[in-house]
Amino acid sequence: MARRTVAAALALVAGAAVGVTAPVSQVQAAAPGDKDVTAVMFEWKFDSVAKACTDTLGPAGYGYVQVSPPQEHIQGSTWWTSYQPVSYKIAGRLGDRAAFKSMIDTCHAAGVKVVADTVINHMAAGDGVGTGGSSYTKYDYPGIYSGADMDDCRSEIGDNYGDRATVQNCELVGLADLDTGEEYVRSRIAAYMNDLLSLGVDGFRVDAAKHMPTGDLADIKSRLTDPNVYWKQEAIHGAGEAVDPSEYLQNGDVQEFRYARGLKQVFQNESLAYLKNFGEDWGFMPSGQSGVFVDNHDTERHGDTLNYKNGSAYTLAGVFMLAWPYGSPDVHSGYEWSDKDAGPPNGGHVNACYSDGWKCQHDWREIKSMVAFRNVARGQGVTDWWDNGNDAIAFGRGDKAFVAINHETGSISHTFQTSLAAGTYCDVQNGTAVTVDSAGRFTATLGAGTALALHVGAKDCGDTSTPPPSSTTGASFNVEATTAWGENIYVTGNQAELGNWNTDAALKLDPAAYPVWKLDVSLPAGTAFEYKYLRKDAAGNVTWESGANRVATVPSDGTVVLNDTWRT
Ligand code: LAG
Ligand code: CA
Repeated sequence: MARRTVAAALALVAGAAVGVTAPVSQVQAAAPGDKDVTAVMFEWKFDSVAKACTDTLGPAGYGYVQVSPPQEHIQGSTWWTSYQPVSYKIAGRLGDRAAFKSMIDTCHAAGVKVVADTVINHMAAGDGVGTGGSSYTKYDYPGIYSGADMDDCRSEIGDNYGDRATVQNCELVGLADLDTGEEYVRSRIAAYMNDLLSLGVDGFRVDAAKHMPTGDLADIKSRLTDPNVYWKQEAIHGAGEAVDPSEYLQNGDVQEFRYARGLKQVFQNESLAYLKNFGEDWGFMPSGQSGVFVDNHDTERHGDTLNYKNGSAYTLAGVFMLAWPYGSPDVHSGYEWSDKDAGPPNGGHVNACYSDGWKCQHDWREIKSMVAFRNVARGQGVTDWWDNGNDAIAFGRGDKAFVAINHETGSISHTFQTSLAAGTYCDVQNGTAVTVDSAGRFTATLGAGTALALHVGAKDCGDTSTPPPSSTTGASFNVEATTAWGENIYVTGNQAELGNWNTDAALKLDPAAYPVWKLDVSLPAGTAFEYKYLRKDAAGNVTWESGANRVATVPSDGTVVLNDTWRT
């Protein structure tokens, strides 16, 4: 009897081991490589992403950068025009094919792989001319798709998530639904993705995956030049729905929305002590195939997760996500909004982090420092869990790293037990030294809403502190201009940084000191440039100021200050 029990147990173990042997398409799931953190640069122009790769993402240890959809889309000032494809030309708001390719090359040189958000479930609604000059009407996109390539259901999905056929074959918010069951549609989508791969793209975020049958996605993926490419599917979990996100695990990674919702619940309504078994024990999908995040561009707007307006809870949730060994994390990097539809500042051009509304979450010290923590702790399980039964927690990652998080309303003092070797470490959250004794302990006080993080890659704060900013050069534009309601003042000129005389790429000035409109732009030292101001009304009509082009030269150090008056 005892022998039979042992044999049965062994058989179970053997069965489990066999179960681990994943199909080829799963082997490389979970952000392949040693660095599994992705910075999601929501609606950043490709040239701005390239700069971020070099300046921040590569040095910080991000493995991936994700860009917003690159394909041609409908025109308009809202961000969500990006999600209405008109053609698969790389000709959207964020940059052309050359800028996209150049961004990929620059990011690769910085050690950062590139994920493209791909919108393949549907095409645009309405009619008009796209950002790349292609005409379209709903169901007809000349040269690519016509009505025969669409699903037969031409009504809205609406709230009908209980019916699989409706979810997958009808229209998501009224967008023309592609029939991904068809040979031609599959081959056309694969051709688009192969084009992106040919430019060097390393992975895909598959938009609206739940609205396409998993078998259709498997078929499309099998047609790629790299059928094992990193593949992260957006499938939003909804209780009781007909389509379950886990159906998509056969193709690659799946975003685990319950993780982000769970963080919001814990931080706002429960206590951090509950996080002790956060992950599969909560019913989430397997860690090795789950994409996780604190927020994304949809959830930050719709309230189902935390967002930047939640202050320290948001920051600490990001610290926890990066320290905790479950899933592959996305760090959302967006911009401030009050109007949920508002498009990106400056059409997506980022003059500098923390200016013009760019939030740059990827660059926050508390977040950025945890990317290196995560890379160093890779492969180590959770050790030395501690909590105060409420909103203060701490845990280690073997002998590699240790983090403490205080979401209490007051400070906490505690002697923490770690598995770290004795010595001095840098608390990378605060840039101060912490000494671990020979028993692996240290005592610290954490202020309300703060964290403390140690890892073996940062023993000396001198090694990890951000270098002093290199002296910046550029131009400070100031123009006195009175405007009518709905009008804004812009500048453009003969430099890429100024939009190369393209009124769509012109930079909007800030009216905080109205009637003086201001903007600081970085330009290389010594640049002699031409520029001119223009105004746009609420409908986007452009009026140039009169007269000849203005000229100025950037000094070898510092900025040229331009105090101008609008020429009527
Ligand atoms: C997604 N994932 O499945 C994206 O993450 C999400 O941002 C996209 O919606 C959606 N699927 C379609 O790709 C976004 C906006 C929608 C917007 C849509 C298309 O959240 O509000 O719809 O992009 O641009 C807009 C209007 C709708 C209208 C629709 C069609 O808001 O009222 O029905 O366009 O004209
Ligand atoms: Ca569909």
